[in-house]
Amino acid sequence: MSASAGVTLALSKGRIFEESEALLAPLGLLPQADLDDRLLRLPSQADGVDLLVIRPSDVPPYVEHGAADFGIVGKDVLMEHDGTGLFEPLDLQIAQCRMVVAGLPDSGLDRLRRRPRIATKYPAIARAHFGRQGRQVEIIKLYGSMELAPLVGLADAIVDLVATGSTLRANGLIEFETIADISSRLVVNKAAMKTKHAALTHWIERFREVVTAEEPVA
Ligand code: PRT
Ligand code: MG
Repeated sequence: MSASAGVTLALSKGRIFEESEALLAPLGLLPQADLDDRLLRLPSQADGVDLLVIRPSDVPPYVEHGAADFGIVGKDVLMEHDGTGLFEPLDLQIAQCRMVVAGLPDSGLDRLRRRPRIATKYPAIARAHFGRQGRQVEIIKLYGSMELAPLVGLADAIVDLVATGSTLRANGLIEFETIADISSRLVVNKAAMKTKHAALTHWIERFREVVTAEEPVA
């Protein structure tokens, strides 16, 4: 494939897409037409860049297997996926939040039963975190609304994302510990980095310029 080959960028739909728009707009990488739920593959405003708008958790497999050359996805999804098949050249500093352990105030981690039940959408991250602490846990995989689990006795604690903290507060939960700071990252297919080197390095550097320009002055 030539250096000027077209490239495909996989975007995480939902919250990350909304925050990506501020980076995509100055690069001319917004979709040509308004996002339509039925259109999953669409040209961007830039020549030679097509967009895929897919579920966040689908971005790593699409990019790893070369269906997209690069993508935008949360660090939480990358950590859960084991992103070893991907380059991660740039922190886009959008969709910022934290991965935390949380639960009811009277059930601090030290007071939990010997093998506490942890509800989470992120079993690999939770297992690795408690493994590092030498703590035995039982993981209950959920697909959403983790905050409900401690309230109904399904779990002793949760591993979930927190941004403002208002969802935890609304449910009477508190944070026990932070596992990681999370933001969205640019990820790149390793083979495409060679076969489409010129185009991909061009776009990575353009993204880097926009992120740097958007950085708040300390
Ligand atoms: O559809 P699918 O299940 O594949 O994805 P999704 O529904 O999880 O996608 P979406 O659009 O919610 O985006 C999720 C991505 O956004 C995550 O992978 C993170 O990288 C990023 N992100 C940033 C967040 C948050 N901030 C966040 N606050 N994802 C989820 N939340 C949740 C949080 O867990 C809480 O339940 O939002 C709720 C509100 O948070 P507070 O603390 O502000 O109340
Ligand atoms: Mg969703």
